[in-house]
Amino acid sequence: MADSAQAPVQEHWSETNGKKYRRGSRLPKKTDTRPPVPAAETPKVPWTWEEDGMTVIRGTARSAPGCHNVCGILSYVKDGKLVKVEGDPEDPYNQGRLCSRCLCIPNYVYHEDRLVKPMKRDRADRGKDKFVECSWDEAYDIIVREFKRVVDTYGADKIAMCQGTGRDIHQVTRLNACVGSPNEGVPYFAGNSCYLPRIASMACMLGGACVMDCSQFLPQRYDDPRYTVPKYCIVWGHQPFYSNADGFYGHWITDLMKRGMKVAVIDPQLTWLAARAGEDWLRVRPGGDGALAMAMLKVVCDEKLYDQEFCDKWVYGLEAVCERVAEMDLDDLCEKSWVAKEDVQRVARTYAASKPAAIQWGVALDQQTGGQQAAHAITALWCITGNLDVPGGNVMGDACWGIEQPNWTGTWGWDELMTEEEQSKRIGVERYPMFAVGFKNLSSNATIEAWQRGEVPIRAAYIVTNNFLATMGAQAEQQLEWYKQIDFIVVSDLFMTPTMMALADVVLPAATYEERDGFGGLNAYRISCINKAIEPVGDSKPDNTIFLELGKRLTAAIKPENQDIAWPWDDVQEMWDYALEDGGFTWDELRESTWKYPEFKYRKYETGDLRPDGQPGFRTETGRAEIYSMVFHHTSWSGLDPLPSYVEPVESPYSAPEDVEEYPYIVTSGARVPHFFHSEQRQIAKLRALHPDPLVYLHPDTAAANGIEEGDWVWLENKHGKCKYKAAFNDTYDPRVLQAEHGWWFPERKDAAEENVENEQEGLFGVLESNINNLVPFDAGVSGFGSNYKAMMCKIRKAD
Ligand SMILES: Nc1nc2c(c(=O)[nH]1)N[C@H]1C(S)=C(S)[C@@H](COP(=O)(O)OP(=O)(O)OC[C@H]3O[C@@H](n4cnc5c(=O)[nH]c(N)nc54)[C@H](O)[C@@H]3O)O[C@H]1N2
Ligand SMILES: Nc1nc2c(c(=O)[nH]1)N[C@H]1C(S)=C(S)[C@@H](COP(=O)(O)OP(=O)(O)OC[C@H]3O[C@@H](n4cnc5c(=O)[nH]c(N)nc54)[C@H](O)[C@@H]3O)O[C@H]1N2
Ligand SMILES: [Mo]
Repeated sequence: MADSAQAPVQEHWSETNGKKYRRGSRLPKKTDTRPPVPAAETPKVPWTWEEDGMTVIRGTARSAPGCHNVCGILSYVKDGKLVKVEGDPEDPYNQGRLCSRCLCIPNYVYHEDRLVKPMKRDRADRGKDKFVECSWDEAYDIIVREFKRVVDTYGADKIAMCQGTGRDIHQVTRLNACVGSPNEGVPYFAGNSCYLPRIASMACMLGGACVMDCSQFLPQRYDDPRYTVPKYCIVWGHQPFYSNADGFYGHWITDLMKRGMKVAVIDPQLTWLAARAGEDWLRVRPGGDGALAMAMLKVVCDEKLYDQEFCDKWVYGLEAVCERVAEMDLDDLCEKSWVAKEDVQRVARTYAASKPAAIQWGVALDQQTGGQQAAHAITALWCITGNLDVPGGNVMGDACWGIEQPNWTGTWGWDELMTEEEQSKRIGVERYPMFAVGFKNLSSNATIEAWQRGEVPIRAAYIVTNNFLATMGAQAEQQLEWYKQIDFIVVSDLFMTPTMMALADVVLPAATYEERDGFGGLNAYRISCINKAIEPVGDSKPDNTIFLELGKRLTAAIKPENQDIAWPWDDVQEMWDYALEDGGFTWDELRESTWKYPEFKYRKYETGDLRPDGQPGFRTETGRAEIYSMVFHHTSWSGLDPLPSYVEPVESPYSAPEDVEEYPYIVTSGARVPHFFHSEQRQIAKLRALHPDPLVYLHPDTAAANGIEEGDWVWLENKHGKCKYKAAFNDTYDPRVLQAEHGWWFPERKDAAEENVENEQEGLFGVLESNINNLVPFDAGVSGFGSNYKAMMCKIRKAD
């Protein structure tokens, strides 16, 4: 990681057959030359048996429907039909527990609205319900023809692969690479503000990412003698029970509370967990987390509560950080965070005094302008208190197999399929240097800035597992106008979504996890088997199959010189065998045991497991955990600060006090609800019945001041736009704070197409109506990361 600051993408190239390749990276050799780590002993369990006249299939869940997890499940099948799904009690991951979305999976699989045939539509008919069924062959032919046209006319880098959150479609980067495009990501998602800001900050500081240690790396879990229960845990901008985000299973927190762990919660609302935190619930201002993080860091530094011995050995920059926070005013920081000084001091002191202690954070941090800087400060907290990579602290996971290339590092196929020149055309690497460190997504904000300049940065898009008009698209209406300019768009989904209705030229019907084989393993705790229980419904196909079939055709048409190495597999199983090779097992062997845990080590900086050269220390320039980041030091020309700092949201009562009179409230958005995954499940009757309408939560006093009663429809409005919600009271919020749900559209509005409505806003299943993203400014922070989905100024009024 250290040298990435100077030459992130260009190093280690060699030439073969007139083409440049990254050294040591051609098939079949893998880039990581460390020997495979032996798997820890894993329980041997059968993967299928008969029970009550049904066949039971053991596997793990992922998407579709959306999810970040790999929960163990038992699927019950009769006469080829999925009857029910239950949590697998033997799985160390979820230990029998399962959420409402998985329990409803048969309703999802067999839903009458499932897409079952590929479809095509004339570009002139975008937005209109004029799709025509076609064969898979025809759909593939159109995609190949149009992609080739774009490559020939504008260049391969104008093709973008756009994949939604947390899926296990491992070949997305490969499909891109085989046509020569480095542009993969979510170009409409302001500031790439899901996990990447935190991941990138940690990568720059530590050479890898950390997660709270709940023993998830150990198959024996809490009984493993190496494990220690944290004494204290700070849950920060995160709702673990509802979200189970990024592979972190929320109930692990309750498991640990039952074993004695105390919690603090930093959240504007009183969540279930916050209620258990007692006085350690810090009701932060949405967007005030940076100020709060710096305040806590200041308490720990000023009062010398850090672990001096650990810092002397392993941390780089303690003195500089202490100097930085010494300059800051604690009263001012606390005032801006809206948390009382004595509460900040108490939580900071308790955290520093508890050994071990952990911090488990969430997407609320990414979705504010200063999210990246806040992540820097919070990472510094666990470094200087010696809670780094110790049992019960924040541990580093990525020294494990690395078989499932996580999204943020996903480069499967890059090095062998793309030249140096092709790779250098990734959108935003020059503008935002953090994008050159460790992972390979395009920069969303660099893309948005290009649109704003009147350019057309993308000419063909493959949108898979993503409904951006309802979810990621800040100012969705403006983005819709931009995306209409794109020559050709494929959308693959299970249902007709607003995004598909608005933009798709070709529709590919995808399959759920019950209908396909695969593997998953977010955060590298383990690798687990997705085990097909039933055949795909109708003519739908698993995305992985689509990618393999389409990849072969695209390579043949666009880059025939890559034909032997791009997709050399006859079927998906063969492809998985190759992908799993580093682990030393085949996909069949994985299915035999359902899950495999890599050998996990704590304190890997002592054992040399973090560095490719096998030396002790971290994979950073100084070899230490850099709370003074050398990567930021070398790229400070871009505005990056080597030291932790605090940045206000672009539009807040402190950065735009002149707007407070007009827009007196701060609205945060998108706090997860358990029964919906973003824009999904709105058509699943059982789940929708739990939550029929889009809600905005507000304090009853705020409602009264604006003449609003509970259940009234209201407009939220700011400079950027407005949206309509139903008012729900919650007196645990600060009266200046509102919380609006995200992801809303109305699949039941069958007049979805443009031609059936007078006003375009009513079309597209009402996606632009109750859409809080209408209010989200585009701005990211100086890093290109961070955004404003969690901190916007607004006003509220009753709708007629
Ligand atoms: N059921 C379900 N699960 C999901 C998802 C889903 O849509 N549905 N989405 C998945 C995805 S992609 C993600 S990224 C994760 C995210 O999951 P989490 O990281 O848990 O994030 P959120 O649910 O958005 O918000 C968590 C908490 O942050 C609080 N909050 C809001 N604004 C602020 C703020 O400014 N500061 C602080 N400190 N707190 C704030 C909210 O009140 C909420 O309690 O969940 C994943 N899991
Ligand atoms: N205001 C606000 N907006 C937010 C957020 C917020 O907190 N506030 N959170 C943001 C975050 S963190 C994220 S990650 C994004 C998420 O944004 P998206 O990734 O767009 O979220 P989903 O609604 O889950 O969209 C997934 C689509 O993929 C389809 N799908 C699901 N599984 C599969 C599959 O296996 N194959 C195929 N082909 N299709 C599938 C679903 O039917 C759905 O239409 O939303 C963001 N939007
Ligand atoms: Mo996310």
